[in-house]
Amino acid sequence: MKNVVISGSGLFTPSQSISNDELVLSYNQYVDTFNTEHAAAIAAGDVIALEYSSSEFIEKASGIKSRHVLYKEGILDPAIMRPIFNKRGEDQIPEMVEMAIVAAKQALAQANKTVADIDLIICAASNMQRPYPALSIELQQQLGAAGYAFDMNVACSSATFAISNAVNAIRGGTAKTVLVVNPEFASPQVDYRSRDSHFIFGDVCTATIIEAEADCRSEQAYRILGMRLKTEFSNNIRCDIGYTEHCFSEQDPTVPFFKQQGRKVFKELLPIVADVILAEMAEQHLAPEQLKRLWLHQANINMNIFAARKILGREPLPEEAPLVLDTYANTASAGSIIAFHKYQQGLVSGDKAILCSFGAGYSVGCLVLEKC
Ligand code: CO8
Repeated sequence: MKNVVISGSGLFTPSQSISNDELVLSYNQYVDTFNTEHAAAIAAGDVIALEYSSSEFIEKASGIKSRHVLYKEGILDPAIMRPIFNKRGEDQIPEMVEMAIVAAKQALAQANKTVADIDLIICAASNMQRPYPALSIELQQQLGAAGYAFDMNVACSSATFAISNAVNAIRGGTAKTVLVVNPEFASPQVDYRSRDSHFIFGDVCTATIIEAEADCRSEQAYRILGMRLKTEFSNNIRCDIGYTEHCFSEQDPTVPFFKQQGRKVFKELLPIVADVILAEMAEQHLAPEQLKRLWLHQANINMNIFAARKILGREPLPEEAPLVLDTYANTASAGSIIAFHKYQQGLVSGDKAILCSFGAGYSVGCLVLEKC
């Protein structure tokens, strides 16, 4: 079987960011207004008073201190509480493609490749700004790449599932050099009026180049030794909006917000994650002490520490399982790739590592990597 490598990665980070304190100040102003406006109904027991959010809770429960967003304006205005931006027309590039162009160029440069080498582009993310034409095909046109492109969505596991598709395409002979992009434009899907979830997500885009080791000209390549994917249906992380929504809009005014049962996700998903990673380590005859790095999905600091403990059989050192969610928050499929992109220091040829995503579906995507 052909050896396949990740030969480059790239990262687009929006320039604007929002701290927990800024977010909580705006949310708490909204709470005051809501409770004042509904004071009589609250007193009569017809409406439940809203409770304040708190920066301390957010940081302790999730590890998140701030998040990057494409459009800060509007999010912090208690009368608006959503990003304000113009709908782009047919002659304008959508945000997700715009972010992907930047990340893709970085990944190409690191892989020592040009656009002419790319013959497959996969745009893999939790949301697509439109169903079709595929965003990946527009990215293909913008970059000037040949070959073919497609979009795919496995929520938070989109990046690892896409990398596994890329590996299969290379091994199957339908592509030679694959660009995977993960533009996560999450902020429009966040309900900034929900105390339970207003702090969770940020916007970002990552990119990776996947190719046969024989074609690799990169100084920073990682051989993909093993891949293990797993899905198990759950309603505990859900977005209900779809293209049929307008048919029901009068009966069921659903909004396209992310919603979850965070505690249930924590309890149900972690055992699946541990099983998948440990099974792939067994398949690769890999002992915990051989693992030099864990680039894990970035949803919750406590989840990451728990997963790392299960894998290593001891407390992880901070540098062994690097966290980016303090400044990026949860960036869905991009999280583990941001950690991979930013934290490769100290790894030498032959070192083994795990790249693992997990989230809605449920879905888990685990790659065992070896530094070339
Ligand atoms: N401020 C203050 N207090 C709060 C707040 C707040 N903002 N929110 C809740 N509380 C209170 C609660 O009311 C509760 O109070 P009480 O004990 O009196 O009832 C208390 O804090 C504890 O609440 P929780 O039990 O909900 O708190 P947790 O410790 O469970 O933390 C988390 C909540 C952080 C959400 C945690 O459950 C978590 O991170 N779980 C894992 C979730 C996860 O990994 N989800 C994956 C989602 S990502 C994904 O799959 C991608 C989807 C697609 C992306 C879409 C892009 C938008």
